[in-house]
Amino acid sequence: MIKSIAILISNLNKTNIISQAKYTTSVLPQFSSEKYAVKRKNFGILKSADVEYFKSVLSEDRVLTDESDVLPFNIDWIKNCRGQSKIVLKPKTTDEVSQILSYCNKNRLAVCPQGGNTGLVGGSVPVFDEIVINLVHMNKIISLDDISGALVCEAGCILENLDNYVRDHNLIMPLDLGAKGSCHIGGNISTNAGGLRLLRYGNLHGSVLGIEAVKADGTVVDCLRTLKKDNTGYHLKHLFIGSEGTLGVVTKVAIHCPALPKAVSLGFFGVENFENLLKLYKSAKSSLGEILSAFEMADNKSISLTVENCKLSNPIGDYPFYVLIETHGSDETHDSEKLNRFLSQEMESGLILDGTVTSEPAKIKNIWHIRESIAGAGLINGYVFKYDVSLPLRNYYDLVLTLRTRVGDRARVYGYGHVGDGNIHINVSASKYSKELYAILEPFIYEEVAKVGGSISAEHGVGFRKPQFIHYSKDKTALQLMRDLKQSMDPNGILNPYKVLPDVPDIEKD
Ligand code: FAD
Ligand code: 2HG
Ligand code: ZN
Repeated sequence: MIKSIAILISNLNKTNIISQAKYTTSVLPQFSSEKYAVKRKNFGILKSADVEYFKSVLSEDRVLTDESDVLPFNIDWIKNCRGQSKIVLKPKTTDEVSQILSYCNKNRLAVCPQGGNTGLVGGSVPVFDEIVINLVHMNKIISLDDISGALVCEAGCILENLDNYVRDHNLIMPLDLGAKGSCHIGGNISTNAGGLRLLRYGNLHGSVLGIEAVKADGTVVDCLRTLKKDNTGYHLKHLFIGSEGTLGVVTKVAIHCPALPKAVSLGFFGVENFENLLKLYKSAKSSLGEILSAFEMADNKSISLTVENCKLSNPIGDYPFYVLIETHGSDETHDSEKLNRFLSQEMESGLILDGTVTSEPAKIKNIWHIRESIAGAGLINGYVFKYDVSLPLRNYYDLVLTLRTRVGDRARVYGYGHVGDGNIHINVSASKYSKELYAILEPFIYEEVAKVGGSISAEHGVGFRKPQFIHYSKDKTALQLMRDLKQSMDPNGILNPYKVLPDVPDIEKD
């Protein structure tokens, strides 16, 4: 039976999932350097003369040195990593970023570029005393061409603010993610964020038209073009997309915004097993074709934990798996008919056990809210080990089952993600961080991913947490080219050290 969406989430509270996660525990995480036994590299140590210099470049209120003011910039969103920075700088212009970097480079002071600090791999916070360069004040929209869809803005603009702005011009941002209320477009680009609609709008290597970035020595690299086609030499903007602040600080961005869809419909369905879920994906692609904009899955444990911890209600009852299908099209009647027809057809075939379809914006928002809350829900119980992997679809869910057996009753293992991109998020939620559980999970998970040719980081990046595992997904020759690029663009290694690139093992040093 198709249940009415009217019963949906009467008690849905619009708690900001960002703050929800941040204040789940008052216990401060251990310093990353101690937790993961990292040795400080030979960088300069901040002196009062340096602080005076920064105050002369920025206004005093944009140089934070008070311990309690600096603390939130030292701790990541999942409260796993904690740095020991003594200073946060908040530039307002590219020129200020350039002056800061040029000074830091000359004085061998390491820096950590930071956007909304929603990253999930520890890349956005310092490890030791790196200077935090937070771009929150670089939040101006520079131009929008509503014919071509080219938006030009500063890197510190919050994704949701940009989306609201372009919607007034009948456009949308080409990416959407649960952290949209806090993450910056510069952070999105630096992590090559994927998100909920990559299936439809592609990744940022396709949408980003141009970038302005500042290199470690303060040189401003101007690739801020808004052209769709520009084959004049190397496509340098791609160096900054996904380089997680290790090659430069992104200061401005040009991005292509697709047309605002006239019709949006959403279905939330219960499914018996993963095999049926895959069949449903295949069927959705052929039945919904060009209007399919998202195909997301969550297992029973993901949804039950989320509705329980976030005090939401599940509109369709208890099922082993859930699928969220969204369409973006131009004809509301046609599109919702298509989705309803799909629902009836697949209920008849048995692939869907129960479900609901809606085109009402408020209801759509409520269902997405359940999906977007999964990331923060486990943190309410204490600690979550997060894994973001891509796998061949036939192996997509196997690792969750393997891990459940391996972990036993030590923790709760659940899987959800972007089926359309082969990207599953495996969360292992426990009451607290434990070295024993960590050793059970890593490197086992990465070994399993490598065995089937998957990626150990599908969309969140490598950050601080995964450099030592990058070899599971990157060939030696590719890694060497990455090192060569780093050496050429940041010879003193001041940009986001301890992130992305693993240290060269002693055995390979000559
Ligand atoms: P930060 O976390 O501040 O930084 C991330 C990395 O980028 C760091 O290495 C930092 O040094 C670097 N960086 C930031 N700004 C700059 C800059 N201007 N120049 C150079 N380097 C910079 N990610 C996805 O891909 N898909 C999702 O669906 C998704 N959903 C999420 C949902 C939730 C609830 C949360 C908390 C996170 C989610 N993420 C997701 C992860 C995260 O939000 C993204 O990685 C996001 O793009 C990070 O943006 P940020 O501004 O917060 O960057
Ligand atoms: C999502 O898709 C995010 O919700 C977060 O990428 C995933 O927290 C996670 O594991
Ligand atoms: Zn994701």
